[in-house]
Amino acid sequence: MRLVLLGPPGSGKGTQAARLKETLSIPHISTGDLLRAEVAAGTPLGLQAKEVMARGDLVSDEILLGMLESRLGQADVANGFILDGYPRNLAQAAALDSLLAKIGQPLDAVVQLDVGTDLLVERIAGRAKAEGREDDNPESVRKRLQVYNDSTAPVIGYFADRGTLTRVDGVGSLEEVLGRITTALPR
Ligand code: B4P
Repeated sequence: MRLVLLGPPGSGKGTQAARLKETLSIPHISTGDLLRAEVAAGTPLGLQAKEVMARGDLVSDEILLGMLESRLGQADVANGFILDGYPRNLAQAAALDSLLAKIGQPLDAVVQLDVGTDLLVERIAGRAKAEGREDDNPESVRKRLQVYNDSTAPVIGYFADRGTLTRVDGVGSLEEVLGRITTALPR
């Protein structure tokens, strides 16, 4: 199963991907986590990404593609993967298609998690209290939602046109949403 999880910040992509990884026995690839690991390690890439992420903007397409190409070149993706946080704009969607065609691993499904803005803001505020992530402050969250609407939302149409998109209601308990995603996946 080669799966992309799409959705606005706070829609549950990372949360559900971590669970699906267990039920599907395939790796969870989060571009946000890959970037945060670079920041934590203080690499040149991490130093470049840190400021951009803290203000809620997108890190450059070039950096993301290099990181993703290297991650998808690892042996553990042979039986599939759950991609969370990528693509985030139309250029990334086209780059992903080309990369997957090159390695002979076309996508099986793209799941869009639908959640209204008020609930997104509420969930991220909850995480801000629990985890203190640098980009979970109100100003960055506003920016991330704007970036999502301007740059990421058009990606939904891109995958809908290709017939790979399924929309799932992301409102409910973690188990309810997980059940909906699992039911929506191709057999
Ligand atoms: P991400 O790490 O992808 O952050 P995110 O959009 O907030 O989603 P995340 O997956 O972490 O949160 P979730 O909804 O699961 O990106 C961070 C930054 O990295 C970006 O702003 C950007 O700068 C950079 N970046 C990443 N990918 C990039 C790319 N491709 N191109 C350029 N830049 C990129 O969870 C949020 C909260 O909701 C959690 O606390 C969770 O517990 C809660 N929650 C989830 N589901 C719930 C439910 N059903 N009920 C109650 N709470 C729930």
